[in-house]
Amino acid sequence: MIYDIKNETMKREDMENLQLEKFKKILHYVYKNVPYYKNKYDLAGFHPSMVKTLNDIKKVPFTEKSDLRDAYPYGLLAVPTSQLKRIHASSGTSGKPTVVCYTENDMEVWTECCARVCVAAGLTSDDIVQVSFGYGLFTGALGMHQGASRVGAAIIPASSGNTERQAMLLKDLKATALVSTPSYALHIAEIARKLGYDIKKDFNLKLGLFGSEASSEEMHIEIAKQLNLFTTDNYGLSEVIGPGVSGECRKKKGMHINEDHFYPELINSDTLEPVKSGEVGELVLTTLTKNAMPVIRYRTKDICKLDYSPCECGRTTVRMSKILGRSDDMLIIRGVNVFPSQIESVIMDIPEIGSQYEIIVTRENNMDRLEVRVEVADASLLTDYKKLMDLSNKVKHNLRVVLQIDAHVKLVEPLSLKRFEGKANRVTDLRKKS
Ligand code: DLL
Repeated sequence: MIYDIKNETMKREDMENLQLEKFKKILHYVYKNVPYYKNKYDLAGFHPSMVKTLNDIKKVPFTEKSDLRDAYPYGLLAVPTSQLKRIHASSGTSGKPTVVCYTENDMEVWTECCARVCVAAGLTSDDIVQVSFGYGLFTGALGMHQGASRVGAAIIPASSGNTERQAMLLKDLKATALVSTPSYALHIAEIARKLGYDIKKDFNLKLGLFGSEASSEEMHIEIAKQLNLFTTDNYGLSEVIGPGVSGECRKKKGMHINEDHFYPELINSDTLEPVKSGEVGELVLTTLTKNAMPVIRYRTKDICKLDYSPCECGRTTVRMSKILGRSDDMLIIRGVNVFPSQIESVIMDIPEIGSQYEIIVTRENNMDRLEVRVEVADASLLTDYKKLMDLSNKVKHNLRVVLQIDAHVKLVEPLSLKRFEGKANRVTDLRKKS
């Protein structure tokens, strides 16, 4: 099923014409209504009238997270606060959160975009959806809640946390779909098993809509196996709208971007120039239709690829690959670029170890040291020295093949590493302090 046939199956040429018209309009709109943008553009010698073709977009100055921070809380608003209907915020790494605002029309666009993502994943009005994202300022829970509601599904607003109760609700209320971070889905499965549930018999889940953090294909396979459901990945970010930017269809060959609302570009993070077609780059997004707080050429820092070929599902919207990492997540270890997602892929592929891991980077004698901690699947292994060494060497070898560097592997007891109810944070880089 396709939620919005007209906009999701448009011919490329028609889509580009639509995007150009909307892009020009939003540029004039922010120039007129947001002094922050006007000042920035004036200083850069840029004027919206300089954009005549999609190719001219590269002349438009970028927007970054620091702009939102500098303009905290309402400096990027294009409308008076009396026109706002919702305010969300994402927690920043330092100090103040990033505030994002919605008018009534923005709420409608957001809901429609999340509904498209839900339908692409296979959600229908017959479904019962447990939303296990934290409700609150975070955009994930309310955004997906609204989208699934629009599709006509029944919503269980479970929020995150109290994992034993999550498992009980899944069983008792016979939820057919789960919305959460991928790491939390795995944790729910783990607790359910610990409580003695037989997931195949006791749960009725068919579909997982997972997003808000990076997850490898291998991790999805693991979740599908553990929760006995079909997994899908969906992507978004608060600054742009929240969830609803893109989502996988049942073909699982990339996440369809709602590109009549969000104009995507890929740039080289160093040169800031567009990458060549088919190459990996940093995703830059422009909101084409938002009224309260449009963002223009927003640098997401998320690294992916774009595929403009039409999908077997019938949609023609451009597909973004899974997020391969964030440009600011990339670890440089002994000069080699390492993305945590590469480590995750290796770990998920080895059945004798669990799916939880931690990455610790330190510096010893001026040398970077990478340690990967993983849980063994079966605790008895920890007392069998030979088997333990064999497994440790296997993990080390597989990591070396992918990363091209040696990692120290520490195998630990099942259930001993930290679990996350929201976005997982598995990397500790202690080099800055040492
Ligand atoms: O995480 C919005 C969202 C909620 C998307 C629920 C999907 C589902 P923020 O908290 O602002 O917003 O975090 C945005 O999370 O820049 C990515 O780095 C990361 N991210 C979001 N979805 C994915 C995904 C929400 N599917 C940041 N894969 C983004 C990888 C993702 N990373």
